[in-house]
Amino acid sequence: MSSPIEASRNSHFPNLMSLQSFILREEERYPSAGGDFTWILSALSLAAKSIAAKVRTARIEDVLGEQGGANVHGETQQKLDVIANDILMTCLGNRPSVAVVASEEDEEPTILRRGSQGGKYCVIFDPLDGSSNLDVCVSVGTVFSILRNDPNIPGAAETLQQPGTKQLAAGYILYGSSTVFVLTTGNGVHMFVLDPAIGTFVLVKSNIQIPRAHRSYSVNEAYRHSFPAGIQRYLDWAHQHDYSSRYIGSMVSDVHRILLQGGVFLYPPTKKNPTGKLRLMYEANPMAFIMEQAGGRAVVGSGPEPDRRVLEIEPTGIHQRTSLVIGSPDEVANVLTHLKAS
Ligand code: P6P
Repeated sequence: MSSPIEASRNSHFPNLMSLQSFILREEERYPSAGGDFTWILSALSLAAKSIAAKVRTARIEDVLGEQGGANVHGETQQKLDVIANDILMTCLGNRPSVAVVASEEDEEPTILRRGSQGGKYCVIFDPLDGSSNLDVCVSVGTVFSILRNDPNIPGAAETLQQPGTKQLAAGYILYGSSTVFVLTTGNGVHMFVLDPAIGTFVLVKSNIQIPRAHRSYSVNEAYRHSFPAGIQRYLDWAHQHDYSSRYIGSMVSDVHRILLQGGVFLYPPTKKNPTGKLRLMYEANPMAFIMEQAGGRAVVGSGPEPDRRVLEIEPTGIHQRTSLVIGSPDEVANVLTHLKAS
């Protein structure tokens, strides 16, 4: 008699492994986890379904466009940024195991529970990355990172300021032609798609491995003139070696394509963003964790140590930015070769 798991694999409906049952099966690997972790991921799944519904009817519900304020970075907030942020805060706030949450949209973290009240985990997220694309129906995403809470650290921000290597889990939800949930808990990268007929994220791909190489790069070449010389050298080399260029301007979309097809995404230092534009804690680190788990690389791609792993950066602020070169190992190596050339 085969086990239930084997039966589910051999059935005529292999895609009936839900995100929930997948997480519960994963949790069996950590008897001490006690279900708290599962509850957080189920909160993120619920929030994702709700945000997906809002994104898909935004034009009808007239919630596109600007909120009328700016976020902590002085960037214009979209109405859906605020809506997605509220949905995530509500879903996570109902989970007793969450101590601190932090968002791109809020300058300070929110302390839900500390110390004796429980709160084993912290969650930091970008509720709707690339939201400026919503008005023209381009895909956007939610990015999240789960860290352990240390009740002995007094400040919420200080608790969060852990290097990416300390992440317990990371993932993103891509609101594209379908709604895709990509997750790693440090045991490979797994992809789920929302089946609207049953309102469930179902497993479609386990243990994703990025192709080692693929002649495609993703960068905003409008800033070429202010890129470091090594990046300009790389682009000239790529142009001479039949590379294609794909840039959506929504990092989750660009990196997701690269995770599945291979290639390299670059956001180098520019005159406008001299330390890079992407945020370390809730954009670069989660994506770097996923990419490394899939056999890829994620490096800073600038400064005295361009091959430094993003995951090893010691944060000094929850909203700090970093430059980023992420993707297939051979393609990241190509970029680094040109950065190191004298
Ligand atoms: P640029 C979206 O605002 C974002 O943070 C990422 O999703 C995206 O990769 C990047 O900015 C695009 O920036 O300067 O090319 O418009």
